[in-house]
Amino acid sequence: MKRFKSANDQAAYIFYLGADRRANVAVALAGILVCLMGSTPALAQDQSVLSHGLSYMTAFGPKNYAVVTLLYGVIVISLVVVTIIGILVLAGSLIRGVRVAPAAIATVQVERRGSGLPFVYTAVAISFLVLLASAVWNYVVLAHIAGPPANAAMTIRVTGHQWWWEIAYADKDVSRTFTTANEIRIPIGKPIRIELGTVDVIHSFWVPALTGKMDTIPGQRNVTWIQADKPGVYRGQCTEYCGQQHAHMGFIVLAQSPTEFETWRNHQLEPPRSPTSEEGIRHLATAQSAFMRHCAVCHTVRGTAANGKVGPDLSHLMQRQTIAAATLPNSIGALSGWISNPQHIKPGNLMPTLDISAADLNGIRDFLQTLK
Ligand code: HEC
Ligand SMILES: [Cu+2]
Repeated sequence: MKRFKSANDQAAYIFYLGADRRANVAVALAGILVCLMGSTPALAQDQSVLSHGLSYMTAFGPKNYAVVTLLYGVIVISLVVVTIIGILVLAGSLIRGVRVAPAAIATVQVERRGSGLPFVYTAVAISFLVLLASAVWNYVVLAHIAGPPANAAMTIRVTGHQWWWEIAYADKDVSRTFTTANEIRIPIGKPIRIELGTVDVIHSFWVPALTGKMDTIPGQRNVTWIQADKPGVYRGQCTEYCGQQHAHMGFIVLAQSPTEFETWRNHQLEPPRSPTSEEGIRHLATAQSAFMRHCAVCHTVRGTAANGKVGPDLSHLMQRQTIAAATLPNSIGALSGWISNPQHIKPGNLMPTLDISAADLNGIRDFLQTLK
């Protein structure tokens, strides 16, 4: 017959006997199941296609290869740890002690074989080593990707605005610099230095498939870098809450072959094309004057008198795939909708809904269509 020194000892013994056995088994199984489920989206991730989304589980450039390996490594370590714990709990629940009739419990003698401390020491040592190894791995990866490489192919200055991105291509030759918005074109296979600034609040630059987050901070220039090894469109996003339209402060990174990129870059340096037909010229003159009256205070179109700096540079607007910071596709319908009622599309954004006649709106839209 067992005798207990205290009610606690008795309770512990009943637990040891497995009074809660079924509950323990259920919890352990559920734990393992949840971990497996949690890791399935990662395993199901399509590794081959262009990344259009915001997934950071697949890397498309050297900056992210080590990071994604680390990510999966840590997931596997966590899974292994949780599985081992699950198995131990299961085993502990299933392996029974001496069976005692419930009525006799109060009189059973409790025997302790050792203090159990060696288990604690071993477990602490193992946890410590696993955590230390994970931490060291983390720091090694961080150090590896931290600084922009010295051999960066070019510098792009990215400036956060509420709620869009200004993209300026720097060059030693000032005549080869130009500005665009919400779309960063880069040649594949080359490291690109990205200098980050802001004109208003803190934003954060993030292209999950190519690079981790870096903030844009007022009065400070932060530097990061990106490189894409596969051509494609990579979605980027402001990831520091910056006001009402924060969620609509996206952008894309369009990675192209170096020759395609050079063609685009040279084209950006040219003024927009003018119409050739006489009627076209007349129509455009009216349209352009409407643009000058309504829009030029805020927008720049190089080669014209429009040099406003409040909104995105529209010089080669039609070359862009999206408008309003990756909120809408750059289609004629979306563009018409945007210029006639930007406040409906992005409430609170800094382009007001203007009171413009239908004729002027049509003209302005036609003028925008020439900005190829
Ligand atoms: C008071 C300043 C202001 C005026 C006036 C203004 N805009 Fe804007 N515009 C902006 C701002 C700010 C944005 C960025 C909005 C955003 O995405 O949050 C913008 C965005 C745009 C965009 C999207 C550009 C892109 O690449 O995403 C187009 C196109 C545009 N404006 C055209 C016009 C036209 C056409 C007019 C005249 C009818 C006009 N704007 C008048 C400030 C202005
Ligand atoms: Cu932002």
